[in-house]
Amino acid sequence: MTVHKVVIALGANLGDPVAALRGAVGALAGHGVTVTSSSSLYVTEPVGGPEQPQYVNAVVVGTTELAALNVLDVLQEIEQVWGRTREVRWGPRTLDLDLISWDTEVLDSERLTLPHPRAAERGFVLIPWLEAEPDAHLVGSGSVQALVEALTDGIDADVQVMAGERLT
Ligand code: A4P
Ligand code: MG
Repeated sequence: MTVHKVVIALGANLGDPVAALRGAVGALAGHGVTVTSSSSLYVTEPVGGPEQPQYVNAVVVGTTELAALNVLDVLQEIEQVWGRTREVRWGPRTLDLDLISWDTEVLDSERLTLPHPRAAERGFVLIPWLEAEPDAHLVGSGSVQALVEALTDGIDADVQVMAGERLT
C-alpha cells in the first residue's frame, strides 16, 4: 500500500475545546491516520459567521494508507463521536476537522475539495501548520512560510499560542 501525507486542521469553540482537540488527535491513530507532527494549541479570533466565542485551533501532519475520501469519512466520524452540534455555517461548533491536503491532490468533488479552499488565507490554519512543518507547501499556493508572511497586519493578535497547554 502507498503511504500518503495528510494535513489536518482542528478547531473548536464550544464545550471543552482543548479536550475535544486532544480527543480527536488521539482517535486518529485508531482510524488509520498516524500523526507524525503536531502544532501547539492556539487561541484565535473567529473568522466569519455570527458573533461567537474564540476558537482553539491546531494542525497535525500525518501519514495514512487511506484514500482521501476515506480520510474525510474518518474526520466526520470523529466529529460525530465528539458530539458536534452546529446549526449555522461558520457558526460555533464543538469540533471541526478539515482535511487541508492529501499528498498533492487537487480535487473538487461534491464531498471533498483539495486542498481545502480557504486554507491559503487563514492564519488559524497557516500559523499552526508552519509550526508543525516549517518547510510546508500548500499545493497551488506555495510555501506556507510565505503565506504566513503575506497575512494582513494584526494577525499576531488574532492567532496566539495557548500558554501552558499542549495538544499532544
Ligand atoms: N468538504 C469539502 N472539502 C473538505 C475538506 N477539504 N475538509 C465538505 C473537510 N470538509 C470538506 O463542512 C461542510 C462540508 O464541506 C462537509 O460536509 C464536507 O463534505 P462542515 O465542516 O460540515 O461545515 P463548516 O465547517 O461549517 O463549513 P466550512 O465551509 O467547512 O467552514 P470552514 O471553512 O471549516 O470554517 N475561525 C477561527 N478562528 N477558527 C476556526 O476554526 N472555522 C470556521 C469554519 C469559521 N471560522 C473560524 C474557524
Ligand atoms: Mg469544516
